[in-house]
Amino acid sequence: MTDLEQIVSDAEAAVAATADAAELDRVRVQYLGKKGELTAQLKTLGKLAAEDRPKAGAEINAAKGKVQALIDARQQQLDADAIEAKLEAEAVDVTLPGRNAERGGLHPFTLSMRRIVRFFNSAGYEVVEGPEIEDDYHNFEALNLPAHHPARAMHDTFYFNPNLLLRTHTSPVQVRTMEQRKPPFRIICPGRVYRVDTPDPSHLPMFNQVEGLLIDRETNFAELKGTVVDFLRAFYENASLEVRFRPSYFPFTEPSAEIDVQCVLCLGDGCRTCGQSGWLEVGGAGMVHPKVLEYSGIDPEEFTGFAFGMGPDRMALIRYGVEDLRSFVENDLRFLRQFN
Ligand code: 2NM
Repeated sequence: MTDLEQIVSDAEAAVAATADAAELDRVRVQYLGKKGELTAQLKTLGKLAAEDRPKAGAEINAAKGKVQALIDARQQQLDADAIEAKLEAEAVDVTLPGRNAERGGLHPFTLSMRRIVRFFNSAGYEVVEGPEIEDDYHNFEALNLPAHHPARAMHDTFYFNPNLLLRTHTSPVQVRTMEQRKPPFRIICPGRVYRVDTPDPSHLPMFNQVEGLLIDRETNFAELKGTVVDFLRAFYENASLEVRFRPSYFPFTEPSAEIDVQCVLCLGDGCRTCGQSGWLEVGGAGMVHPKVLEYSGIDPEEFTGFAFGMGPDRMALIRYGVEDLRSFVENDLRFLRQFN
């Protein structure tokens, strides 16, 4: 019997020393296999007296059970260790920060447009938007541009059919507002407009515009000029920027003027960007034509208005000293990134 206890305790040590399933199987064969040490014990039973055999047999079987239990427990431990090792080896650290995800930014045209809108918001102007696909009436007729008017030729229009077109300016938004609201009001209309043009350094077939309109019982050209000059000096962050109003003609305003700023590149000396003139055109303005008020149901005897229109794309080009408008729409990130 000391023999059996010795075998079980040897087996326990051997089981504990195993490092993997293959070693554990070798230990199993060594003790419980056909030629194993405990199996050999059973074969000695025949040599015992008949009355001693049942007890000795039961003891050997108990020893086999103990060793089998030790092996099962070790197998479980080895399986658990293997899973643990696999989990550790394949672990993903979800707390690691991601690789630098590059953030996009707003397009310089959008930045320029928002800059304009922000100024006029602070001066009490409300933003109004409208459709880019317009009808002939709101884009032309109501702005004192009847069919066959020569000024229509200045607006090289994209037509869907004789009545439906891509707006050539944001003025139709102002027409729609005059139709719907009772003055006084002041509004600013930013948005995309379209003209048939082959792209060149200063023209794109799709561009942005911001137009403003103020209607009140009493307003005048001096207020218009003050508003525009204050705005341009804020936009270009130059309190002494020279601004020039040049007499001009628009069918929807009378009198009308084109607005120039001192060339920000050469400061008036003359350079390629300003065509040696020292001035850059940034927009137009005027007192709303009485017929335009009348068309939209506003009595020109009771109300007066001023309006102005500006090109945020061109103003961005001037502000950043870029030579060619097309650079803004080529989508070269090396160029666009510089504005964020
Ligand atoms: C300009 C220049 C001058 C203008 C006029 C109107 C309206 F609808 F009130 F008649 N909106 N915008 C206007 C006047 C636009 O852009 C160069």
